[in-house]
Amino acid sequence: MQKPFPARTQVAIVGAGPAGLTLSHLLHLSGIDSVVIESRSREDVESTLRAGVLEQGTIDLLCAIGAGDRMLREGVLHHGIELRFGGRSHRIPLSELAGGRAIMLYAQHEVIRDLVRVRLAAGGTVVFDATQASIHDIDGPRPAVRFRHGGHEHRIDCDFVVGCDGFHGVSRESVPVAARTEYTHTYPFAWFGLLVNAPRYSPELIYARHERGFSLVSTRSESVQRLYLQCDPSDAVDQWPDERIWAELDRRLETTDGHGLSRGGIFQKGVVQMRSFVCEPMRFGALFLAGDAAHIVPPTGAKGLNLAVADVQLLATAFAAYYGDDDRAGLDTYSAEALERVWAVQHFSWWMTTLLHRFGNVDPLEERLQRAQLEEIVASVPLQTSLAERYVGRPLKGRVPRARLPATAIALDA
Ligand code: RFL
Ligand code: PHB
Repeated sequence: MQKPFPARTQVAIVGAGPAGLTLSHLLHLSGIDSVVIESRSREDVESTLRAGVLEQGTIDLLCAIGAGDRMLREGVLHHGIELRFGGRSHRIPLSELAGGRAIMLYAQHEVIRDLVRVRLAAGGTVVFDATQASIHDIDGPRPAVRFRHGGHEHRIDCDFVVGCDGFHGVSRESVPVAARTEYTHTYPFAWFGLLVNAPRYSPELIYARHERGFSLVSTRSESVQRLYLQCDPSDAVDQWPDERIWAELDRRLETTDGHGLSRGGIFQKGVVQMRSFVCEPMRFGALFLAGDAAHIVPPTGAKGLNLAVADVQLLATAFAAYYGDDDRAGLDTYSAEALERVWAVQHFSWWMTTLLHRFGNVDPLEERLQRAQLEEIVASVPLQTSLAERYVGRPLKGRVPRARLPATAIALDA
Protein backbone atom coordinates (compact mmCIF):
# COMPACT_ATOMS: atom_id res chain seq x y z
CA MET A 1 0.00 0.00 0.00
CA GLN A 2 1.30 3.45 -0.93
CA LYS A 3 1.98 5.61 2.11
CA PRO A 4 0.19 9.01 1.83
CA PHE A 5 2.63 11.63 0.62
CA PRO A 6 3.00 15.21 1.82
CA ALA A 7 2.24 18.37 -0.19
CA ARG A 8 5.64 19.74 0.76
CA THR A 9 9.11 18.38 1.45
CA GLN A 10 12.60 19.80 1.71
CA VAL A 11 14.15 17.77 -1.15
CA ALA A 12 12.07 16.16 -3.91
CA ILE A 13 14.00 13.34 -5.58
CA VAL A 14 12.98 12.07 -9.02
CA GLY A 15 13.94 8.40 -9.54
CA ALA A 16 14.33 5.44 -7.16
CA GLY A 17 17.55 3.99 -8.58
CA PRO A 18 20.76 3.66 -6.59
CA ALA A 19 21.29 7.46 -6.66
CA GLY A 20 17.78 8.49 -5.55
CA LEU A 21 17.36 5.90 -2.81
CA THR A 22 20.84 6.39 -1.36
CA LEU A 23 20.41 10.16 -1.36
CA SER A 24 17.02 9.93 0.34
CA HIS A 25 18.45 7.76 3.11
CA LEU A 26 21.56 9.91 3.59
CA LEU A 27 19.30 12.96 3.93
CA HIS A 28 17.09 11.15 6.43
CA LEU A 29 20.15 10.31 8.57
CA SER A 30 20.95 14.05 8.63
CA GLY A 31 17.38 14.90 9.64
CA ILE A 32 16.36 16.22 6.19
CA ASP A 33 12.97 15.32 4.67
CA SER A 34 12.68 14.01 1.15
CA VAL A 35 10.16 12.30 -1.10
CA VAL A 36 11.26 9.94 -3.89
CA ILE A 37 9.06 9.93 -7.01
CA GLU A 38 9.50 6.83 -9.20
CA SER A 39 7.71 6.11 -12.48
CA ARG A 40 7.92 2.29 -12.27
CA SER A 41 6.43 -0.20 -9.85
CA ARG A 42 8.37 -1.43 -6.84
CA GLU A 43 8.48 -4.95 -8.36
CA ASP A 44 9.92 -3.61 -11.60
CA VAL A 45 12.54 -1.46 -9.90
CA GLU A 46 13.59 -4.35 -7.66
CA SER A 47 14.01 -6.82 -10.51
CA THR A 48 15.79 -4.85 -13.27
CA LEU A 49 19.15 -6.48 -14.01
CA ARG A 50 22.13 -4.17 -14.33
CA ALA A 51 25.37 -3.69 -12.44
CA GLY A 52 27.31 -6.23 -10.43
CA VAL A 53 30.52 -4.61 -9.20
CA LEU A 54 30.56 -2.34 -6.14
CA GLU A 55 33.66 -0.32 -5.30
CA GLN A 56 35.11 -0.18 -1.80
CA GLY A 57 33.63 3.30 -1.23
CA THR A 58 30.15 2.07 -2.19
CA ILE A 59 30.48 -1.01 0.04
CA ASP A 60 31.52 1.15 2.99
CA LEU A 61 28.76 3.68 2.42
CA LEU A 62 26.02 1.04 2.19
CA CYS A 63 27.28 -0.49 5.44
CA ALA A 64 27.53 2.89 7.15
CA ILE A 65 23.92 3.81 6.35
CA GLY A 66 22.56 0.44 7.48
CA ALA A 67 21.88 -1.03 4.03
CA GLY A 68 24.80 -3.45 3.87
CA ASP A 69 23.85 -6.47 6.01
CA ARG A 70 22.60 -8.73 3.23
CA MET A 71 25.38 -7.58 0.89
CA LEU A 72 27.95 -8.66 3.49
CA ARG A 73 26.28 -12.07 3.78
CA GLU A 74 25.48 -12.75 0.13
CA GLY A 75 27.93 -10.64 -1.89
CA VAL A 76 31.40 -11.88 -2.68
CA LEU A 77 34.48 -9.79 -2.07
CA HIS A 78 37.08 -9.92 -4.86
CA HIS A 79 40.72 -8.93 -4.46
CA GLY A 80 41.84 -9.22 -8.07
CA ILE A 81 40.79 -9.41 -11.72
CA GLU A 82 42.23 -11.28 -14.68
CA LEU A 83 43.24 -9.70 -17.96
CA ARG A 84 43.22 -12.36 -20.67
CA PHE A 85 44.81 -11.89 -24.10
CA GLY A 86 46.99 -13.87 -26.49
CA GLY A 87 45.73 -17.11 -24.95
CA ARG A 88 47.11 -16.27 -21.49
CA SER A 89 45.65 -14.90 -18.26
CA HIS A 90 47.34 -12.30 -16.09
CA ARG A 91 46.13 -11.53 -12.59
CA ILE A 92 45.94 -7.91 -11.43
CA PRO A 93 46.11 -8.12 -7.62
CA LEU A 94 43.79 -5.19 -6.91
CA SER A 95 43.91 -5.19 -3.11
CA GLU A 96 47.65 -5.72 -2.91
CA LEU A 97 48.23 -2.76 -5.22
CA ALA A 98 45.48 -0.47 -3.94
CA GLY A 99 46.12 -0.40 -0.19
CA GLY A 100 43.84 -3.30 0.75
CA ARG A 101 40.79 -1.90 -1.05
CA ALA A 102 38.58 -4.45 -2.80
CA ILE A 103 35.38 -4.81 -4.86
CA MET A 104 32.13 -6.61 -4.06
CA LEU A 105 30.14 -8.72 -6.53
CA TYR A 106 26.53 -8.04 -5.58
CA ALA A 107 23.75 -7.37 -8.09
CA GLN A 108 22.30 -3.88 -8.47
CA HIS A 109 18.70 -5.05 -8.02
CA GLU A 110 19.71 -6.57 -4.68
CA VAL A 111 21.19 -3.19 -3.66
CA ILE A 112 17.88 -1.59 -4.69
CA ARG A 113 15.87 -4.12 -2.65
CA ASP A 114 18.03 -3.41 0.41
CA LEU A 115 17.76 0.37 -0.01
CA VAL A 116 13.97 0.30 -0.51
CA ARG A 117 13.56 -1.86 2.59
CA VAL A 118 15.76 0.45 4.68
CA ARG A 119 13.97 3.58 3.39
CA LEU A 120 10.50 2.21 4.13
CA ALA A 121 11.54 0.82 7.54
CA ALA A 122 12.75 4.32 8.48
CA GLY A 123 9.36 5.80 7.52
CA GLY A 124 10.62 7.21 4.21
CA THR A 125 8.27 8.08 1.36
CA VAL A 126 8.91 6.46 -2.01
CA VAL A 127 6.05 7.03 -4.46
CA PHE A 128 6.16 4.16 -6.97
CA ASP A 129 4.04 4.17 -10.17
CA ALA A 130 4.19 7.99 -10.31
CA THR A 131 3.87 8.83 -14.00
CA GLN A 132 4.29 12.01 -16.08
CA ALA A 133 6.60 13.69 -13.58
CA SER A 134 7.46 17.28 -14.43
CA ILE A 135 9.70 19.77 -12.67
CA HIS A 136 8.63 23.37 -12.09
CA ASP A 137 10.05 26.73 -11.08
CA ILE A 138 13.63 25.61 -10.54
CA ASP A 139 14.86 29.15 -11.09
CA GLY A 140 11.97 30.74 -9.20
CA PRO A 141 10.59 30.97 -5.67
CA ARG A 142 8.39 27.80 -5.64
CA PRO A 143 10.22 24.73 -6.94
CA ALA A 144 7.89 21.74 -7.27
CA VAL A 145 7.44 18.34 -8.85
CA ARG A 146 4.11 17.36 -10.39
CA PHE A 147 3.08 13.84 -11.34
CA ARG A 148 0.11 11.50 -11.74
CA HIS A 149 -0.55 8.77 -9.24
CA GLY A 150 -3.61 6.60 -8.60
CA GLY A 151 -5.55 8.44 -11.32
CA HIS A 152 -4.94 11.91 -9.80
CA GLU A 153 -2.62 14.85 -10.40
CA HIS A 154 -0.28 15.69 -7.52
CA ARG A 155 2.12 18.49 -6.73
CA ILE A 156 4.86 18.41 -4.11
CA ASP A 157 6.43 21.77 -3.25
CA CYS A 158 10.05 21.68 -2.13
CA ASP A 159 13.21 23.70 -1.56
CA PHE A 160 15.24 21.65 -4.04
CA VAL A 161 14.71 18.99 -6.71
CA VAL A 162 17.33 16.30 -7.35
CA GLY A 163 17.12 14.55 -10.71
CA CYS A 164 18.18 10.92 -10.13
CA ASP A 165 16.03 9.63 -12.97
CA GLY A 166 18.69 8.07 -15.16
CA PHE A 167 19.71 8.83 -18.72
CA HIS A 168 16.15 8.82 -20.14
CA GLY A 169 14.52 10.80 -17.31
CA VAL A 170 12.88 14.22 -17.37
CA SER A 171 15.24 16.12 -15.07
CA ARG A 172 18.08 16.90 -17.43
CA GLU A 173 15.60 17.99 -20.10
CA SER A 174 14.14 20.47 -17.59
CA VAL A 175 17.35 22.50 -17.79
CA PRO A 176 17.15 24.99 -20.69
CA VAL A 177 19.26 23.83 -23.64
CA ALA A 178 21.27 27.06 -23.57
CA ALA A 179 22.24 26.44 -19.94
CA ARG A 180 23.81 23.00 -20.43
CA THR A 181 26.65 21.53 -22.46
CA GLU A 182 26.49 17.86 -23.38
CA TYR A 183 29.45 15.71 -24.38
CA THR A 184 28.59 12.40 -25.97
CA HIS A 185 30.29 9.50 -27.71
CA THR A 186 28.58 6.34 -28.98
CA TYR A 187 30.82 3.31 -29.47
CA PRO A 188 30.60 1.20 -32.66
CA PHE A 189 29.90 -1.95 -30.61
CA ALA A 190 27.60 -3.21 -27.86
CA TRP A 191 27.61 -5.94 -25.20
CA PHE A 192 25.51 -9.05 -25.40
CA GLY A 193 24.77 -9.92 -21.76
CA LEU A 194 23.59 -13.27 -20.46
CA LEU A 195 22.76 -15.02 -17.24
CA VAL A 196 23.57 -18.70 -17.02
CA ASN A 197 22.71 -21.44 -14.54
CA ALA A 198 26.18 -22.85 -13.96
CA PRO A 199 28.73 -23.14 -11.18
CA ARG A 200 31.31 -20.33 -10.90
CA TYR A 201 33.64 -20.27 -13.90
CA SER A 202 36.42 -18.35 -12.24
CA PRO A 203 37.24 -17.10 -8.73
CA GLU A 204 37.79 -13.59 -10.19
CA LEU A 205 36.37 -11.56 -13.10
CA ILE A 206 38.01 -12.21 -16.47
CA TYR A 207 38.31 -9.28 -18.92
CA ALA A 208 39.33 -10.86 -22.23
CA ARG A 209 40.62 -9.16 -25.35
CA HIS A 210 40.54 -11.23 -28.54
CA GLU A 211 40.74 -10.60 -32.30
CA ARG A 212 37.06 -11.62 -32.49
CA GLY A 213 36.06 -9.12 -29.80
CA PHE A 214 35.88 -8.53 -26.06
CA SER A 215 34.29 -10.87 -23.53
CA LEU A 216 33.79 -10.75 -19.77
CA VAL A 217 33.23 -13.52 -17.26
CA SER A 218 31.46 -12.29 -14.13
CA THR A 219 29.27 -13.90 -11.50
CA ARG A 220 26.11 -13.42 -9.49
CA SER A 221 26.18 -16.40 -7.10
CA GLU A 222 27.50 -19.94 -6.68
CA SER A 223 24.96 -21.13 -9.27
CA VAL A 224 24.26 -18.08 -11.52
CA GLN A 225 26.95 -16.61 -13.76
CA ARG A 226 27.00 -13.34 -15.72
CA LEU A 227 28.73 -13.31 -19.10
CA TYR A 228 29.09 -10.58 -21.69
CA LEU A 229 30.47 -10.60 -25.21
CA GLN A 230 31.07 -7.76 -27.61
CA CYS A 231 28.49 -7.68 -30.40
CA ASP A 232 27.22 -5.32 -33.07
CA PRO A 233 24.98 -2.52 -31.70
CA SER A 234 22.28 -3.47 -34.23
CA ASP A 235 22.24 -7.16 -33.19
CA ALA A 236 18.90 -8.54 -32.03
CA VAL A 237 18.69 -11.12 -29.27
CA ASP A 238 17.41 -13.81 -31.66
CA GLN A 239 20.58 -13.49 -33.78
CA TRP A 240 22.38 -15.09 -30.86
CA PRO A 241 21.09 -18.64 -30.38
CA ASP A 242 22.76 -20.48 -27.48
CA GLU A 243 25.09 -22.48 -29.74
CA ARG A 244 26.50 -19.35 -31.35
CA ILE A 245 27.07 -17.77 -27.92
CA TRP A 246 28.98 -20.76 -26.56
CA ALA A 247 31.05 -21.18 -29.72
CA GLU A 248 32.01 -17.50 -29.65
CA LEU A 249 32.85 -17.51 -25.93
CA ASP A 250 34.96 -20.67 -26.39
CA ARG A 251 37.04 -18.94 -29.05
CA ARG A 252 37.38 -15.60 -27.29
CA LEU A 253 38.25 -17.09 -23.91
CA GLU A 254 40.51 -19.85 -25.20
CA THR A 255 43.78 -20.23 -23.31
CA THR A 256 46.88 -22.14 -24.32
CA ASP A 257 46.15 -24.67 -21.57
CA GLY A 258 42.76 -25.33 -23.18
CA HIS A 259 40.60 -24.12 -20.28
CA GLY A 260 36.98 -23.67 -21.50
CA LEU A 261 33.56 -22.76 -20.05
CA SER A 262 31.18 -25.55 -19.12
CA ARG A 263 27.76 -25.16 -20.82
CA GLY A 264 24.91 -24.01 -18.60
CA GLY A 265 21.27 -23.11 -19.18
CA ILE A 266 21.09 -19.53 -20.49
CA PHE A 267 17.97 -17.93 -18.98
CA GLN A 268 18.36 -14.25 -19.81
CA LYS A 269 19.77 -12.40 -22.83
CA GLY A 270 19.98 -8.71 -23.72
CA VAL A 271 21.96 -6.15 -25.73
CA VAL A 272 23.58 -3.24 -23.85
CA GLN A 273 24.53 -0.13 -25.85
CA MET A 274 27.83 1.59 -25.06
CA ARG A 275 28.01 5.33 -24.57
CA SER A 276 30.10 8.00 -22.85
CA PHE A 277 28.06 11.05 -21.89
CA VAL A 278 28.44 14.06 -19.59
CA CYS A 279 26.09 16.97 -18.99
CA GLU A 280 27.61 20.13 -17.55
CA PRO A 281 26.88 21.73 -15.16
CA MET A 282 25.15 19.34 -12.77
CA ARG A 283 23.10 22.12 -11.20
CA PHE A 284 20.65 24.63 -12.52
CA GLY A 285 19.01 26.86 -9.89
CA ALA A 286 17.18 24.62 -7.42
CA LEU A 287 17.67 21.51 -9.60
CA PHE A 288 20.64 19.20 -9.05
CA LEU A 289 21.47 16.24 -11.28
CA ALA A 290 23.07 13.03 -9.98
CA GLY A 291 24.02 9.63 -11.40
CA ASP A 292 23.04 8.52 -14.89
CA ALA A 293 20.81 11.60 -15.26
CA ALA A 294 24.05 13.59 -15.62
CA HIS A 295 26.53 11.07 -17.02
CA ILE A 296 26.85 7.63 -18.61
CA VAL A 297 29.96 5.49 -18.88
CA PRO A 298 30.51 2.33 -20.93
CA PRO A 299 30.27 -0.60 -18.46
CA THR A 300 33.84 -1.88 -19.03
CA GLY A 301 35.14 -0.10 -15.93
CA ALA A 302 32.09 -1.10 -13.81
CA LYS A 303 31.63 2.48 -12.68
CA GLY A 304 28.10 3.83 -13.33
CA LEU A 305 26.43 2.85 -10.06
CA ASN A 306 29.54 3.72 -8.08
CA LEU A 307 29.70 7.17 -9.65
CA ALA A 308 26.00 7.70 -8.90
CA VAL A 309 26.66 6.89 -5.24
CA ALA A 310 29.69 9.23 -5.15
CA ASP A 311 27.55 12.09 -6.54
CA VAL A 312 24.84 11.71 -3.93
CA GLN A 313 27.23 11.41 -1.04
CA LEU A 314 28.76 14.73 -2.04
CA LEU A 315 25.32 16.26 -2.48
CA ALA A 316 23.96 14.89 0.81
CA THR A 317 26.96 16.42 2.62
CA ALA A 318 26.20 19.76 0.97
CA PHE A 319 22.50 19.59 1.97
CA ALA A 320 23.49 18.70 5.56
CA ALA A 321 25.73 21.81 5.74
CA TYR A 322 22.97 23.96 4.23
CA TYR A 323 20.16 22.80 6.52
CA GLY A 324 22.37 22.29 9.59
CA ASP A 325 24.66 25.35 9.48
CA ASP A 326 23.11 27.60 6.84
CA ASP A 327 26.27 27.02 4.79
CA ARG A 328 25.64 27.13 1.02
CA ALA A 329 29.23 26.55 -0.08
CA GLY A 330 28.82 22.79 -0.70
CA LEU A 331 25.72 23.33 -2.82
CA ASP A 332 27.54 26.00 -4.83
CA THR A 333 30.58 23.79 -5.49
CA TYR A 334 28.67 20.49 -5.95
CA SER A 335 28.70 20.57 -9.74
CA ALA A 336 32.40 21.40 -10.12
CA GLU A 337 33.45 18.90 -7.44
CA ALA A 338 31.29 16.08 -8.77
CA LEU A 339 32.46 16.72 -12.33
CA GLU A 340 36.07 16.34 -11.32
CA ARG A 341 35.45 12.69 -10.36
CA VAL A 342 33.05 12.22 -13.29
CA TRP A 343 35.71 13.14 -15.85
CA ALA A 344 38.38 10.98 -14.19
CA VAL A 345 35.98 8.01 -14.23
CA GLN A 346 34.95 8.82 -17.82
CA HIS A 347 38.57 8.63 -18.81
CA PHE A 348 39.13 5.29 -17.02
CA SER A 349 35.98 3.76 -18.55
CA TRP A 350 36.90 4.96 -22.05
CA TRP A 351 40.48 3.71 -21.58
CA MET A 352 39.41 0.22 -20.42
CA THR A 353 36.96 0.10 -23.32
CA THR A 354 39.49 1.05 -25.99
CA LEU A 355 42.10 -1.26 -24.46
CA LEU A 356 39.93 -4.36 -24.67
CA HIS A 357 37.48 -4.04 -27.58
CA ARG A 358 37.81 -4.70 -31.27
CA PHE A 359 37.01 -1.57 -33.26
CA GLY A 360 35.06 -1.75 -36.56
CA ASN A 361 37.33 -2.48 -39.51
CA VAL A 362 40.38 -3.55 -37.63
CA ASP A 363 43.50 -1.66 -38.49
CA PRO A 364 46.34 -4.19 -37.95
CA LEU A 365 48.54 -1.43 -36.56
CA GLU A 366 45.95 -0.46 -33.96
CA GLU A 367 45.55 -4.07 -32.99
CA ARG A 368 49.29 -4.46 -32.40
CA LEU A 369 49.34 -1.24 -30.38
CA GLN A 370 46.50 -2.55 -28.21
CA ARG A 371 48.45 -5.77 -27.61
CA ALA A 372 51.63 -3.80 -26.85
CA GLN A 373 49.80 -1.76 -24.25
CA LEU A 374 48.39 -4.86 -22.56
CA GLU A 375 51.83 -6.52 -22.52
CA GLU A 376 53.26 -3.38 -20.95
CA ILE A 377 50.62 -3.31 -18.24
CA VAL A 378 51.12 -6.92 -17.18
CA ALA A 379 54.90 -6.39 -17.06
CA SER A 380 54.77 -3.18 -15.03
CA VAL A 381 53.83 -2.82 -11.37
CA PRO A 382 53.28 0.98 -11.63
CA LEU A 383 50.87 0.51 -14.58
CA GLN A 384 49.01 -2.27 -12.76
CA THR A 385 48.86 -0.09 -9.65
CA SER A 386 47.30 2.71 -11.65
CA LEU A 387 44.72 0.29 -13.08
CA ALA A 388 44.03 -1.22 -9.64
CA GLU A 389 43.59 2.16 -7.92
CA ARG A 390 41.18 3.36 -10.55
CA TYR A 391 39.27 0.06 -10.70
CA VAL A 392 38.64 -0.13 -6.92
CA GLY A 393 37.85 3.59 -6.98
CA ARG A 394 38.90 6.64 -5.02
CA PRO A 395 37.54 7.10 -1.50
CA LEU A 396 34.23 8.96 -1.51
CA LYS A 397 34.21 12.64 -0.60
CA GLY A 398 31.96 14.10 2.05
CA ARG A 399 30.71 13.15 5.49
CA VAL A 400 28.65 10.01 6.05
CA PRO A 401 26.00 10.32 8.75
CA ARG A 402 26.64 6.89 10.19
CA ALA A 403 23.90 4.43 11.03
CA ARG A 404 26.66 2.01 12.04
CA LEU A 405 30.38 1.61 11.62
CA PRO A 406 31.64 1.07 8.09
CA ALA A 407 33.11 -2.29 7.17
CA THR A 408 36.47 -2.13 5.50
CA ALA A 409 37.81 -4.64 3.02
CA ILE A 410 40.13 -5.96 5.68
CA ALA A 411 37.40 -6.34 8.28
CA LEU A 412 35.10 -7.93 5.70
CA ASP A 413 37.69 -10.47 4.85
CA ALA A 414 38.45 -11.47 8.40
P1 RFL B 1 19.01 4.46 -12.73
O1 RFL B 1 19.47 3.18 -12.11
O2 RFL B 1 18.78 4.48 -14.18
O3 RFL B 1 17.69 4.87 -11.95
C1 RFL B 1 16.85 5.89 -12.43
C2 RFL B 1 15.46 5.65 -11.87
O4 RFL B 1 14.64 6.75 -12.28
C3 RFL B 1 13.41 6.25 -12.77
N1 RFL B 1 12.85 7.23 -13.72
C4 RFL B 1 11.86 8.07 -13.41
N2 RFL B 1 11.15 8.25 -12.28
C5 RFL B 1 10.18 9.19 -12.28
N3 RFL B 1 9.88 9.94 -13.36
C6 RFL B 1 10.58 9.81 -14.52
N4 RFL B 1 10.30 10.57 -15.59
C7 RFL B 1 11.61 8.84 -14.57
N5 RFL B 1 12.48 8.44 -15.54
C8 RFL B 1 13.23 7.46 -15.00
C9 RFL B 1 13.77 4.92 -13.41
O5 RFL B 1 12.63 4.07 -13.52
C10 RFL B 1 14.82 4.39 -12.44
O6 RFL B 1 14.24 3.62 -11.41
O7 RFL B 1 20.03 5.64 -12.41
P2 RFL B 1 21.03 5.91 -11.18
O8 RFL B 1 20.32 5.84 -9.87
O9 RFL B 1 21.77 7.13 -11.54
O10 RFL B 1 22.04 4.64 -11.19
C11 RFL B 1 22.90 4.42 -12.27
C12 RFL B 1 23.17 2.92 -12.42
O11 RFL B 1 21.96 2.24 -12.51
C13 RFL B 1 24.04 2.62 -13.64
O12 RFL B 1 25.05 3.58 -13.79
C14 RFL B 1 24.69 1.23 -13.55
O13 RFL B 1 23.73 0.21 -13.74
C15 RFL B 1 25.81 1.08 -14.59
N6 RFL B 1 26.42 -0.27 -14.57
C16 RFL B 1 27.38 -0.60 -13.66
N7 RFL B 1 27.73 0.28 -12.71
C17 RFL B 1 28.63 -0.09 -11.74
O14 RFL B 1 28.96 0.74 -10.89
N8 RFL B 1 29.16 -1.35 -11.69
C18 RFL B 1 28.84 -2.29 -12.63
O15 RFL B 1 29.29 -3.43 -12.53
C19 RFL B 1 27.95 -1.92 -13.67
N9 RFL B 1 27.59 -2.82 -14.60
C20 RFL B 1 26.02 -1.22 -15.53
C21 RFL B 1 26.65 -2.50 -15.50
C22 RFL B 1 25.02 -0.95 -16.46
C23 RFL B 1 24.65 -1.92 -17.36
N10 RFL B 1 23.63 -1.60 -18.27
C24 RFL B 1 22.47 -2.40 -18.40
C25 RFL B 1 23.59 -0.29 -18.83
C26 RFL B 1 26.28 -3.47 -16.43
C27 RFL B 1 25.31 -3.18 -17.36
C28 RFL B 1 24.99 -4.25 -18.35
C1 PHB C 1 28.62 -7.43 -14.09
O1 PHB C 1 28.87 -8.38 -13.32
O2 PHB C 1 27.46 -7.17 -14.47
C2 PHB C 1 29.74 -6.57 -14.56
C3 PHB C 1 31.02 -6.84 -14.14
C4 PHB C 1 32.07 -6.05 -14.60
C5 PHB C 1 31.81 -5.01 -15.47
C6 PHB C 1 30.52 -4.73 -15.87
C7 PHB C 1 29.47 -5.51 -15.43
O3 PHB C 1 32.85 -4.25 -15.93
